[in-house]
Amino acid sequence: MPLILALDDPAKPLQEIVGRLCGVVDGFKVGVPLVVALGGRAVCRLRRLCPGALWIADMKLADIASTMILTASQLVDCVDAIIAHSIVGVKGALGELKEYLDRHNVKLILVVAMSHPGAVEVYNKLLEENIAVVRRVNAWGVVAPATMPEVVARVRRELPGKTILSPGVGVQGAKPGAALCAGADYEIVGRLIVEAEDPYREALKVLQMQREAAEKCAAKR
Ligand code: BMP
Repeated sequence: MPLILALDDPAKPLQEIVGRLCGVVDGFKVGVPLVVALGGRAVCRLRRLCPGALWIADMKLADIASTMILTASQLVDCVDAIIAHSIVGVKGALGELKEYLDRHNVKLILVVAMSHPGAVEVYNKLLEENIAVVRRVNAWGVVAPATMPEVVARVRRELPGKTILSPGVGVQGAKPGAALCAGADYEIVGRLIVEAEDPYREALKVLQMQREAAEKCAAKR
């Protein structure tokens, strides 16, 4: 079940969705709009509905260490991993954040490239540097775009031991399974499932498409 559900919209029936999809998806990624609207405690409450899943706070941290740590401190008791941007660098930023998260047994995930079209203007040009930051801080995982499978493949080659999570499947255009075939460990899907009339059935469809794609690309190898 290499599928992580992105929960961003606080107006959705979150408890119902988590309860229904617990055991169907591997994890849940809660985003900034949800945390701002509902608070860190709400994340803890959601997690209690599915404690076995991988819970990720996608706060997109990009700041000096002390500010990132203050944000992280409000969530470390409720999640397994926190996402930050690699571009802020190690010294005075991600290095100290990593030490803090290690002390709280929370994984660090770094964005190395993004999935939207404008990512090629600046962010994704820094892929090599971002990968170097991941190595230096020894992050547990990275976010790389399902919409650009060639980028995922490069990240897989250059960071063989890291967990790759790939957003951009569904509404942003990538097909389920494309990033897995390029070497990702998980695909992140949000609106395609969350906004579906029946999120449970939609998640099963995505999983089926992932399996079919994985079989096809395994046969080609
Ligand atoms: P959706 O499947 O609805 O497009 O959602 C994708 C999720 O992944 C959102 O939470 C978004 O913030 C996140 N994301 C992304 O889409 N592209 C990136 O490059 C990095 C992300 O974290």
